[in-house]
Amino acid sequence: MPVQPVEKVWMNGELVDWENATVHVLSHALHYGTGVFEGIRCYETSQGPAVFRLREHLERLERSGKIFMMEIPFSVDEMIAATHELIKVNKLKSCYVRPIAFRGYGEVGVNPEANPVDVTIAVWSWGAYLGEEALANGVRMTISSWRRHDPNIIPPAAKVTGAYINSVAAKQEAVHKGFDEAIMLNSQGFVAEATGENIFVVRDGEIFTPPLAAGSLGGITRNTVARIAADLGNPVTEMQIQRSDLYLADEIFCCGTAAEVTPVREIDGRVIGPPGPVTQEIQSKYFAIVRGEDEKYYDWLDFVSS
Ligand code: PPE
Repeated sequence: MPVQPVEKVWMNGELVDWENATVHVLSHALHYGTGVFEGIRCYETSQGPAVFRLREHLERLERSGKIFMMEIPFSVDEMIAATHELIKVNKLKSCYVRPIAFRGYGEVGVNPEANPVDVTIAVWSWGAYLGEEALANGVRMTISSWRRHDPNIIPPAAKVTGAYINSVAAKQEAVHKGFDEAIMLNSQGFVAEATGENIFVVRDGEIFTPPLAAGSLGGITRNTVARIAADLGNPVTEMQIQRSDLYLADEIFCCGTAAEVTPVREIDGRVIGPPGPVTQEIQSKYFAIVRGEDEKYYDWLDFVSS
């Protein structure tokens, strides 16, 4: 999805012009994947722009860094303030927010410890990740021939740039085969997640999702969906999911900050069907919450005051 340039990017505590938000070609992260990042959305509400679960995302950023001994030189509160400032200065009503902390320019070689940790935050307007049509009618997915990396290869709890080459391989394979997105199995053959989304399966009205131990990222949207489902009286059960569970599901949906709540209508030629009632109910609640239309969940909204 194309990025629409805005005026300013936050880099290591300063606001710089969009075109000057560049890094050196010898930045460690470019060569070795030593960056941790987040994807966050800010939605337009009747009380102005509100960032959804901003603190939780930035806390996960810190945790991702911790796994790789990368101490982020800005506190969560400083990064919250920077995000607010950036949204205001770029005059955005809604946007995607991409903070990244990465090993920058210094030495070359696998050990990153002599390299600085640079932190940047960029914002831009971003529409539906898998398309508007996908939100309404669902996507077609395939099961990837690429397995998800397991916890002893790259910990799934870390949202680390280097790990995404695994997602890239699966996404490219899916798109070349004519699908919208790929579901990845772990090395035991259980469902882990999609290339940038967590997966939920509905069968006989019950909602299931793989446990984090299956190799999925602890998605913040996954957690939001679990809370919505519980509040609707239909709590999510964590369960190891096999590929046949996907083929036999009544409904499947995926979720993530970028993808929001997107129905899945087909998997490898097996028709799952148009978005079902459970998916639709969760999706519409999700959109109401992020747009500030449900006061019960105001705690999750981080209003950007003008
Ligand atoms: N799994 C993966 C692999 C993943 O990348 C994401 C987010 C999720 C699950 C859902 O996590 P959460 O956003 O906390 O609910 N993927 C982000 C990046 C997508 C991209 O293309 O870049 C996102 O959704 O912003």
